[in-house]
Amino acid sequence: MTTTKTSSRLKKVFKENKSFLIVGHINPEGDSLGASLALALGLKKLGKKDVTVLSHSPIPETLEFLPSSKIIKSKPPRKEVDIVVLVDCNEIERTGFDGFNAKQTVIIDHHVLPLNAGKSVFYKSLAASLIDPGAAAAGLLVYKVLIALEVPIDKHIATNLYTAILTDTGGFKYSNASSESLKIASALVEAGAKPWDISKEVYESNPFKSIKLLGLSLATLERNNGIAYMVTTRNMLKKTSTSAEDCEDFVDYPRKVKGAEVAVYFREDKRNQFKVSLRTKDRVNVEKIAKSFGGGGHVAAAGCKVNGTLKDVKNKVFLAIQKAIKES
Ligand SMILES: [Mn+2]
Repeated sequence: MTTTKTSSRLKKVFKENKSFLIVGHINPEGDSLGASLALALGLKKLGKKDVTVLSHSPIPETLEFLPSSKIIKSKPPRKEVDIVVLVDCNEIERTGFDGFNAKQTVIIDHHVLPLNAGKSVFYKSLAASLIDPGAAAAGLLVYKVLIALEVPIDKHIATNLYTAILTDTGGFKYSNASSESLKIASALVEAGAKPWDISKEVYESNPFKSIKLLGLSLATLERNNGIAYMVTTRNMLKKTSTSAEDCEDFVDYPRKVKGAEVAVYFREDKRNQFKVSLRTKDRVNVEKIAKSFGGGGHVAAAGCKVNGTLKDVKNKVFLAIQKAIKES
């Protein structure tokens, strides 16, 4: 069912179909948007005229610089398309939409598949897929697809794909910054991506209010037996006129703490509901922890939603982490 190589079937699906709808996940970041836009630009170069990129959530301000970001729609087209492509996600629910009016589905993703995937009709009925949880970014997979389709990588495609790889490797810092990621990034720079211009947009252009929110949140930083954690409450969001998208990389701060095996970031979404982001530096599998709360992600970076008061949520999450630390 899954494959790490670009299959001839996948190539055929892209070559033989006419209309495409490309969808990433809710609250998109650089990988979801960069990979989706690059695929759209590549398909247009192949002569496909009917290509739509869709995002349920608005585009974060820091990613508006992505070439062709203006083409992204928030509502699906009414008419039926040949192919809907899920990029950087592998479940309809993650897109934020209920479903799509499409003849067939393709998945290009690097997240772990849900446990029931083997039995699910949805996965059995895919036209083709490229699913590789070992890939650093969905952008890397889109690069491989475009190369397999012999699409020339121009400056705009390169900028989108470089941003995808840059952001999902944490600025080429994480363990997924493999030789392959760096080689492909190098090819993208040769094709016209400008590293410092992109870094300035992604990392050096935070809205003032989001740094003020970080200040309030950092005041809650604590540690507890190998866990470092930080909290953002609805009250802090209100005080600084900010929203969830201003907290994008906040989990990086507890992770910076020396000796923190697991970093946790709690963001209050509603009364008695928290978005919990989990990061690990080494041996603990946080994807498993997130999954035990109905969430998901990667081994070193995952998230979930947990209901309860902050105290209850902390207790539940810390207990699961302590268990995972012991088992690791
Ligand atoms: Mn990704």
